[in-house]
Amino acid sequence: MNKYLQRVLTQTKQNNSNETEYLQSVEEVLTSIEPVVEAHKDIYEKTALLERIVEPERIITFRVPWMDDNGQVHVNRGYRVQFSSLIGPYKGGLRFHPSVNQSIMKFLGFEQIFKNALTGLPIGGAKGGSNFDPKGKSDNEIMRFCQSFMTELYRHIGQDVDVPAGDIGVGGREIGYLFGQYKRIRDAYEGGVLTGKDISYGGSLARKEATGYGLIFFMREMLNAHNNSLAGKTVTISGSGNVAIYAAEKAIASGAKVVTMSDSNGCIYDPAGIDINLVKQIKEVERGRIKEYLRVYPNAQYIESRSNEDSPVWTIKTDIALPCATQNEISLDSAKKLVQNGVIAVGEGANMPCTLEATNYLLENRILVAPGKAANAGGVATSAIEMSQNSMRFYYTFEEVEEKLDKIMVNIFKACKQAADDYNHSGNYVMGANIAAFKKLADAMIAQGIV
Ligand code: NDP
Ligand code: 2IT
Repeated sequence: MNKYLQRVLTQTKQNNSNETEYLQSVEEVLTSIEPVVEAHKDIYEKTALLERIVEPERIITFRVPWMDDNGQVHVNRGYRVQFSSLIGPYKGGLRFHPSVNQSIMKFLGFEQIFKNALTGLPIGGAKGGSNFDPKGKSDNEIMRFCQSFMTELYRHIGQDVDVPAGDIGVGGREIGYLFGQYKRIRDAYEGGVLTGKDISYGGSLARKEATGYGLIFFMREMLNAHNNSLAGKTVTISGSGNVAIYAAEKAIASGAKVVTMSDSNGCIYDPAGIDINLVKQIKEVERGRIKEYLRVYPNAQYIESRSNEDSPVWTIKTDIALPCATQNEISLDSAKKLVQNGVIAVGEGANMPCTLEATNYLLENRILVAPGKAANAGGVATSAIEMSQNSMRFYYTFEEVEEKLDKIMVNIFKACKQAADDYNHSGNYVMGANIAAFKKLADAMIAQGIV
């Protein structure tokens, strides 16, 4: 490996030795951009370009006290990692999940810089959230938590400074409570400070659908480039949240058959094809568990997940696998099962759902891999379209936003393909995405001097 790259990787490992997810995302990017670094090693090394790109501009952590419905007070930890403002205001989601820690926030923020660069839109990279567990909480508890979280976060964000949005555990309801509190504290309507807002107070049509739809648009382009298509394909999906639901909806509309969806307790397998409207009812309206699918389709199978074991989703035979739940949900073992069962493509709806070993195994076996940075960028791209509508004080129709999203995903695929072809790794879109994004960021870093 290039000596400079090797040194930065070793130093990053030493300086962040307990941050496994963060190191995983850095290792994936750094190892795949080697030919670009090799070609520019003198200027990059002299300006410490790689050292700067792996160091967040700012990490904010704060106390979030809140009272439950019984009057008991709890304390959680809030985070905002403002990773890079190189090409636009810090931009990225908020995750509320008990597993949240600094390593997870940093890996998500690091991925976001590259993802946002690929969209071609002016957005920097950030991530935030809390180790708060929204499961089993009442609406009032969620509201009090969001208000307390924003009472600290507000001083660090703004429509030209940092624009949070949703992620795991943060959807339209949470964005509404966060926005209300922000507006109250600032005493001004600053529509573009958060994205994923409801349509009633400044949200964009098609933002809710955008990540899942975008994933399928990217998959369509990738399959098309290899003389294949979604029509008639069997698709397995993990997760049953925002990304999974709209990926399933668009996959079905594209003529594929979706046979699995899951949550952290287990997976449903319906060989006849999943009824996505029922999943929406269970998840979006009732906020229930995926198992409840069986109350309407008793012949579907429910396979429980055991904690610390791979998801049962990846044991089921499929043409296309779409991990849409969380990081590292496809291990090397699961990747081997997918390959054994004849998978042709894996599309990452989630951020970093494949371990490094799993990704490498899939690529070695000539499976098409649509990397999350590129394939799930439709969500944040549509967030940027929401911001631009807020600035214009004018709204597009659903069809207009969907068309813009589709074009963005086509362009992202083209950029990934071009970079992979240029560096003699045709078909390796993981490398293509990392190189295309990195080149843009490196040019901007050099142009802006040492900051
Ligand atoms: P949601 O909270 O809407 O849904 C998450 C889904 O994944 C739920 O079904 C959840 O099950 C499951 N899940 C979460 N954590 C785990 C876990 N540790 N083990 C097993 N299942 C799990 O989140 P989103 O759909 O928004 O996010 C899903 C993924 O997509 C994340 O990786 C996120 O970072 C990524 N992403 C999201 C974007 C967006 O616009 N929302 C944009 C780009 C990427 P349960 O209910 O049991 O927890
Ligand atoms: O991971 C992601 O890209 C998101 N959760 C969406 C971020 C955003 O700002 O819309």
